[in-house]
This record gives sequence, structure tokens and C-alpha cells, in this order.
Amino acid sequence: MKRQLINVSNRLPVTLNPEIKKSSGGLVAALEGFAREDFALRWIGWPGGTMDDPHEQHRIDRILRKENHCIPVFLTEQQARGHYEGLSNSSIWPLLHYMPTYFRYEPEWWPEYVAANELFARKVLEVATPDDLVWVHDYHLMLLPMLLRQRMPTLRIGFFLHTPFPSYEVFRCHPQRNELIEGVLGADLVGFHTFGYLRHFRSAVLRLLGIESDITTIRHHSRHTQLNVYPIGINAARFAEVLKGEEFAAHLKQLNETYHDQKVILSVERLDYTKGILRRLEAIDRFLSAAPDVDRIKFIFVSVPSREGVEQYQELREEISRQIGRLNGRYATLNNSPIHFIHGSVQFPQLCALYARADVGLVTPLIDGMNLVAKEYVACQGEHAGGPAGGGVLILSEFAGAAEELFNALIVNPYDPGAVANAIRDALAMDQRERASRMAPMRQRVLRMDARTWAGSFIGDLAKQEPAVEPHRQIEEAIERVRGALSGGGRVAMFLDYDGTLREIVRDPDAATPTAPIIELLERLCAMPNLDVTIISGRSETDLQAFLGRFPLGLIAEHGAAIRPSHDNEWQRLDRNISYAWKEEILRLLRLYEQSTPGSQIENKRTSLVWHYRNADPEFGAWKAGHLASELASLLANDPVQIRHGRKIVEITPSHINKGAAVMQMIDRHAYDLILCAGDDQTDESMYRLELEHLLTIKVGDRQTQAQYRLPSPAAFRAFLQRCITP
Ligand code: GDG
Repeated sequence: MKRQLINVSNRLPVTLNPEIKKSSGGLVAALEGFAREDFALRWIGWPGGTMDDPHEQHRIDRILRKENHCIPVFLTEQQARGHYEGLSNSSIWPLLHYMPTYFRYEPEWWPEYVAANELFARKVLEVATPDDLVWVHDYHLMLLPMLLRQRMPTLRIGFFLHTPFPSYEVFRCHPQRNELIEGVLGADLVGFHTFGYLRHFRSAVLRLLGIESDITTIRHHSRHTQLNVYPIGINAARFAEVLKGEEFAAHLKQLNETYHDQKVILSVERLDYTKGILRRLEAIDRFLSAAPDVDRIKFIFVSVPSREGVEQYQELREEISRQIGRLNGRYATLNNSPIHFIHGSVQFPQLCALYARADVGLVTPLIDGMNLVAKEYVACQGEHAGGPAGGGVLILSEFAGAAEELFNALIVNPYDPGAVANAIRDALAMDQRERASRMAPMRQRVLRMDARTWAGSFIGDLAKQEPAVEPHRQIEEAIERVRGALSGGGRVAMFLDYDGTLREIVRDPDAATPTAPIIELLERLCAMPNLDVTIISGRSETDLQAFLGRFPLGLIAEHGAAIRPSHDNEWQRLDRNISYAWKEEILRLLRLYEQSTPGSQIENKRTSLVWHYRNADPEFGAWKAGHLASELASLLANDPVQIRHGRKIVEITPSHINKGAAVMQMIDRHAYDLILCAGDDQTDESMYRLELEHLLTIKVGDRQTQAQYRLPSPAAFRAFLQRCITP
């Protein structure tokens, strides 16, 4: 049986009104084009509207599955309102498009968004098998990748964002910004139209979740998410076919007759505030006020009604009608009113004829993920089409993703009405040679890099992803090793780091006192007769004593400079012969860094100095830390100290003190049948390198390690310990 390619988008590629009609969007054509050979294609999505009658739902479901490979997700009216009109289109959409002033938020929308994503997840899991590919589309379904990952970890999950991804400063306005980003990170592959959007997404992941990444890879939760750029293209085959057809020719002939002595300037879009329609009208006003012969000019606006349930769209529509009325009133003559406004959609062959006839394609969104209209206009130019000889002129906003590819257009800033007006003037005056030389390379690109190429490269990359390994299987082996040693009557030693290993890291280190589950776990561990537990930390004796002093545990402070072998012992210092003369000068240097890096602070421990930058800006902090580490390295080249650049810290300690050496001090190496060492950062690696026969080492977190096993989080590590001591 073929693997399935399950394509999930908010809307199914069919309409029900009431008969079922397949939509002819680029995505459908692109996927159907090549999926048939390699994959069994399925579609999951909302059929639109609401349908509460379960019999009717069942009937539609059966037909859609059988005849269209579509699985409908039925939303109740409340779900559709909260998920679609509410959270998706009134909260997330404006933020993704840098328009916080349009941002609306009602707390009851979020549960509906979660519930809708859950519903989609359930539908996917009904049909998916672990080897399938799932391709999730767009901002309506940002939680879906993670929901699927949790329930079927080996699925190859792709996510494509059709909109821009904004600067973190804008995205952070959303109350559930972290949940949304975490949801997307469930995917193996995340695609964007441009590198700019990818860059902003990485920055949000760093600033919101504290996860660092390289240009195309984010490592997290013991897996990785790949990022890449896939600019979407048009359904080129459909255009080629229609441009050859009679219907198109008839429409074009009619347009040529109607506008035989006029220049046509065309704009096509969903009626949306992102498309810059009002700003465009300002530019048209300027252009017309200076135009020598208004009778010879016709602006055609095709504005497809969109999201009419959302209040701001109704207001926008009214304002656009008002402004067009005003301009037509001002510039109309006996023979002509300059703007023809179609508030509705036109049939595809007629749309192609409009594209082909237009002397100018005027595409001026304030921001747009890609903008297919610009590419479609380009595809319909050329002698063969019967439009302007040599092709028309595309005027394109620099804020559309498409501007990166269509750089031979007249690129304009849509916020500058004077510049747009001048571009219209220049476009109309442009000679045939220049028009053709600008249009030809764009046409070539648009026809070659079409929707099929786009989908093919995304799916190709997704199929190449290694299936996420189930970390469980490996860790089971570690659990068996500990259980085996404990139940066989042997002795087991555990050396457990505290912050980031047993306890989640928190912003304020003083607040990281043991939580109730940690206390309960430590009590259980201490009650085991053949188990010796030691907490081994970089923290000071005072901290460890305050947090954990009352437990019958061994404690090792400051990476091994001080040891309290067990509950009733005194602290012993292992650094009596070590000189700390270097501290004074280094402290002065660290103070300079503290001053110039807001959020950073110095910790002056008895045996070491630490510069913490956890609360600093993550990029600035990391950059300063790099500088500090190299400055220290040259300053301290001849001193017996080591410089550790650990997790959000730079620490200077005497060379002879490290956790590995401390473990060796504490144990009689022959007395134990198993020695478990666990930690989360670089300072713990010295334990993993010990040459001990019965050593079991665990790394908590994603970074590089020499440990034998890995767990994703302190919570997972605590669960692991619980299982080790539960027979
Ligand atoms: C989102 C992103 C991104 C328009 N009027 C008629 C009609 N259309 C078709 C066009 C074009 C489509 O609608 C509009 O696509 P865009 O890409 O321009 O814009 P959005 O709808 O905002 O789409 C966008 C896109 O997703 C894909 O990733 O490019 O940035 O916002 O195909 O032809 N079609 C017909 N009659 C009309 O009157 N038949």
C-alpha cells in the first residue's frame, strides 16, 4: 500500500452549495499533480458553514471520503466563530501582518481554537499510520503539529505558513504566543515564503522559548525542526490551458472593444486591510489630479468579499466604497468614471482576460506573505495573449513576498502615495522595449517555479526527514539497568545535578527551592536501603544547605570544592591549597560586563566567579559572553584556573576542581554495582568521562554530550527516577 500524504488546511478544497464542487486552487493542482504517483493523497479540513444534523454530516462525510479523498471536520457555529473569525482572523492574522491596531482578543476564543485544533488532530489520527506524511497549512492550525507529534511521534509532519511571520516585538502581543510557537515546533519541517519570515520565527523561538538555533535547524526536546524557504507559485498549467481556450478569447475580445481607447490598470484581491486598498486610492487620487486625459484611464478593482463576519472587514468595505464614490465623483466626465469597482469574484477565464488586457497590474499590499495575483498577472502577459504588445507593466509593493522574485517590476512603497502615483504615470509611458525586457524574465520564472515545483520541493524535503526516534525505547534500557542493580541486592550511587536536572531552571536562582514533587521524590530515594544519593551542583554550600540540608543526602557544592558526605557530616573543603589571588582582578572585569549588559549579574562564590546572563537579551548576552570568555582566556592564560562558558553563564574556577574529581573523592569505586551520574550542562560532562566500570550517565536537555542516555526535561528525569525505584 502507498504511503499517505495527508494535507490539512482550515478549508477543504471543495465547496458544498449544496452540490459538492472541487476547488481549483493552486494547492490542489500541485498536490494532485505529483502525489498520485508516490502517495495516496488525502485532504482534511472544514467544509465551511455549519451543519448540525448528524445524518447530514454522515452523508456528506461518506461522499467526500469516497469521491474526493476528503475528510471533513465539522465545526459548530460557536467553534467556527471562536476559532475562525475570532482567534485566527481577528487575533493571529493582524499580528502576522504587523497590524496590532486591528488585533482583537476575547478570552473565550482561545479554548475554541484549541478545541478546533484537537478536532483536526483526531481526524488526522483516524486515518494516519506512523509512516505517513502530514502537511499542515497556515495559522489556523498552529497547535496541530505538536498535537500530532505527541500522539504519533514517527509521523513526518510539515507546516507551511502562508502569511508573513513578523518581528517578535509584534508577535509577542498575543497572549498565547508561547503555545502557538511550541505547537508549530511539533513539525519536522517548517516552511516560509521568504527568508525574512524564517528569520523572525527563529528569533521568536529564541526570545519566547529560550531555544537557540542555527539558520535552518532548531534542536529541542531531543529532536529537531528543520526550517526552509519555499516561495509558493501559481497553477501554471491551468493558466496555460485557459489562455488557449475560447472562453478566454471571447472575454478578451470584449474587453478590447470596451476599453479600445483606454489604458486599463487592474487590481485584484480579497477585500482585506493588508492589501492596501485605501492607500492605493490616495495614490490614484494624486495620479488623476495630474493626469492629462482622465477619459483615457480606467482603473478596475476586483475585490473579492472576504471574512464578512469580522467587523473590521465590514467597516473597510464601507470605507472603500465611500472613497471610490468620492474619487469617481471628483474625476468623472461625461464619458468616463475612472474607477470600476467589482465587489465580487469573477470567473477564472474572465479573470485571465482581465489580466491579459490590463496595461498595468497594480499590486500594492501593505504587507503580503507572497501575493499570487502579481504572479498571475505576469503569467498572462505576452503577445500570444492578445493584450498590450510586449506585455504590460507590473507595479508591485516592496512588502509583498513576491517582490523578492519579481524584482523586474516597478517596485513601490505602498505607504508613499506620491511614489505610487509616479509609478502609474511611468508605467503608462513605458515603451514597448522596456516593458518586454522587464516582463520576459519574470514570466519565465513564474511559469517555471509554479505551485507544482513549490509543493514538490516541500514534500521532497519532508519525505527526507529522519523519523523522530522514540527516546523511550533507549531509556527503558537505562531503567532496567538501575532496577536490576537495586533488586539484585547490589549498591547503587547516584550523583544528581540540581538546577536544570532535578529542578526546572527559573529566572531567579534564589526561587529554585525544591518543589513538592521533588521533595517527595528525594524522600523516596533516601528511603531506599541500598541507594546512596548525592546532589552535585555548582551552587554554594549555603544554597545547598538551605535547599536540601535536611535530607539524608550527600551534597557537593561549587562543582566539588566542598563536600558534605552525608546528613550528619560537616562540610569538608577540598581546596585548602588553592590560591584565589586571581579573583580580585577578574571581579573588576566582570563588573564592567555587568554594567554594559542589562540583565546580567555577578555571583561571587567562595571558590569561583560567575557572570550570569540568563536575564539579559539572549542575543546580546551570548555575544557579550563570547567576548568575555576570550578576554578571560588571554588574561588568565598563566593561572591555574578554567573558564567555563556554560548555560547562560561564564564561570571561572580553579583547574583542579570539577564534578568528576569530586565524584571520585566520594566513592569507593569498588563498593558500587552501579554509579549513575546525571546533569544538564557542560560542567557535568567531567562526570560522564570518568573511567568507571559500572557508570550510567544521563544528559537532561538537547545539547551535545558524552552521556550515554538523554532525557528531554527535568520532569522527564524525575519520572525516570520514579520508575527506577518502583519495582
Ligand atoms: C494567502 C496569503 C499568499 C482573486 N480574485 C478572484 C480570484 N482570486 C484568486 C487569485 C489568487 C488568489 O485568489 C489570491 O491569492 P493571494 O496570494 O493574492 O492572496 P491571499 O488570498 O491573501 O492568500 C498570500 C497566499 O496565501 C498563498 O500562499 O500568496 O500572501 O495572504 O489566486 O487568482 N479568482 C477568481 N476570481 C476572482 O475574482 N477566479
